[in-house]
Amino acid sequence: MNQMISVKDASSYLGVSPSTFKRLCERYAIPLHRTTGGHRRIDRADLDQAYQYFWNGSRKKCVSMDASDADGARQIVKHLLDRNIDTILETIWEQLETPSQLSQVLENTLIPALWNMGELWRTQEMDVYQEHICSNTVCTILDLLLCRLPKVDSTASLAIGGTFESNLDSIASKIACLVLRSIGMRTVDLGCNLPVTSIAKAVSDLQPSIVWICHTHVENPESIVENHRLLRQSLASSVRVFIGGGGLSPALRRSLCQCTYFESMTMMVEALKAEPILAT
Ligand code: B12
Repeated sequence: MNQMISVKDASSYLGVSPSTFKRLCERYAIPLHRTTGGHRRIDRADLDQAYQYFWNGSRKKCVSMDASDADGARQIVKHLLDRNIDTILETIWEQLETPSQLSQVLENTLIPALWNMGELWRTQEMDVYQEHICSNTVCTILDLLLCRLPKVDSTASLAIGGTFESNLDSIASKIACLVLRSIGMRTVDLGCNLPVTSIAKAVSDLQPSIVWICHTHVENPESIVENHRLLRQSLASSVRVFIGGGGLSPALRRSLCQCTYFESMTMMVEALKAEPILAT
């Protein structure tokens, strides 16, 4: 039998008030059922779907940003559009006391700007070509930051990663690469749109201890499950698979085995700092 969830629990799961929840269900045609006593209930599968609709990527993050952060994000988007690379680069660099704080600084600067871009694109306030200019500028900034980081020890643990086939987002993987490098790991970004067989070949050639996979865009959840199964099958049990990305619904996350999901890059960094994997 399907698991039915009350409006109170469902809205707190999504992080909105019950009245907003009902409004959003109406807007997105998410079915609410009534118990014999007249109380509204949502099917667990529909709740996962609702999570995807409402909060995937930018929406939740934009809504939950406070006004000054939202202003900051808009300002950065403007700089991205104008290709003011140096201004953004220096803004980020100035906030860094040590390289290992990079994930937090990105989460206060470039990442909210990406959410803001996503929202502007969704509401058609930003044209596709403008989104492409911004994305390319983001990629340039991430590449320049990588060059600025101190060299890592040649004996440090290696992490490699990218995105599966049909995910064309190169940004998330560049961020993962940069952030892991900032805490002293050797890193290789394999880029986006990779056949799983190619990731397996890279693992066999390069022998990393960590493989990261980013799921910003999810077109077909079944293929994600299958690709993760194939990837895991090809890896030694000692190799760890780290995943994240706004495209992963809770249901999809639950169906991916033997990998560790992180809500943010900083959470991955904190987890790694707390254990000795950083040494070979
Ligand atoms: C840039 C961008 C693109 C660019 C990418 C360019 C490039 N050079 O890479 C391009 C043009 C390819 C693109 C295309 C599309 N896009 Co787009 N895109 C974006 C945008 C603005 C930024 C994406 C991004 O890189 N975000 C940054 C990542 C890093 O954010 P994130 O996934 O939330 O990840 C965070 C955490 O989850 C975590 N994390 C992520 N991965 C990992 C991995 C590990 C290991 C760890 C520890 C943590 C972690 O860290 C991140 C930072 O906090 C987003 C808006 C947004 N919300 O971000 C839309 C967005 C993702 N796109 C969207 C859409 C709809 C599309 C298209 C389908 C549009 C279309 N109709 O063609 C296509 C799909 C293409 C494809 N098949 O991949 C939607 C997705 C909605 C949904 N429900 O899935 C979004 C959310 C915009 C929106 N508001 O609607 N896109």
